Amino acid sequence: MKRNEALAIVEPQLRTARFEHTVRVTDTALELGRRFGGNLEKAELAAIFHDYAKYRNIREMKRWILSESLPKDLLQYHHELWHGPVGALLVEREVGLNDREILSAIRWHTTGKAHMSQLDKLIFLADYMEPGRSFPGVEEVREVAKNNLEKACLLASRNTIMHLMNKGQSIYPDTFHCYNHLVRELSVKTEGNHE
Ligand code: DGI
Ligand code: FE
Ligand code: FE
Repeated sequence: MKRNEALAIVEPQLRTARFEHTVRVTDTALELGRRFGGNLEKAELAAIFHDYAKYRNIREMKRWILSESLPKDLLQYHHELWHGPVGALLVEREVGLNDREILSAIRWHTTGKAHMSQLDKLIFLADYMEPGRSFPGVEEVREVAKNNLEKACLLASRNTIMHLMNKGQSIYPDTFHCYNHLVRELSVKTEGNHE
């Protein structure tokens, strides 16, 4: 599927600002993919479709979680977390895109997870640091993302967890698994760090 064809499918699913975010995530994912390696065609499609289900209503998303083989524990957490897994399902069903790697990157783009693939990481980070984002700490993440993909993902994950904790929100287990795994991945690479 070509970029313009994919964008034309996703545009009516989103509001204007969200569509513009999607285009920026796509360009950021391509930039990161060129810098760190990865399949650029897949990165482009995963980014274009990453927020496909963002505006599905909560009741519909709940029904998909209950009726399909999606983790039921999602229902105990904020509905903001549902559009990733439900999006991956609907992109497969409605758009007919069935590439496992692309669907994984869409599914995990909000929480991250342990053992993210290169494509998962590109989309997770691009969504966090696209130029329209202005979270506290995002500048540092953009700086680190000039030369270290894993470290930038770790900082993004840490910032999200700290932000949620400061707001007193619950945190989905995969969000922690993502953080923990990246800490280990990075400490293995840093000689002498046996944390
Ligand atoms: O869909 P976007 O707005 O582009 O970005 P996103 O899919 O990363 O969703 C961001 C929101 O999800 C943001 O407000 C942080 C929140 N989030 C990420 N991980 C968790 C979480 N919210 C809760 N409650 N728990 C999490 O583990
Ligand atoms: Fe999202
Ligand atoms: Fe997004």
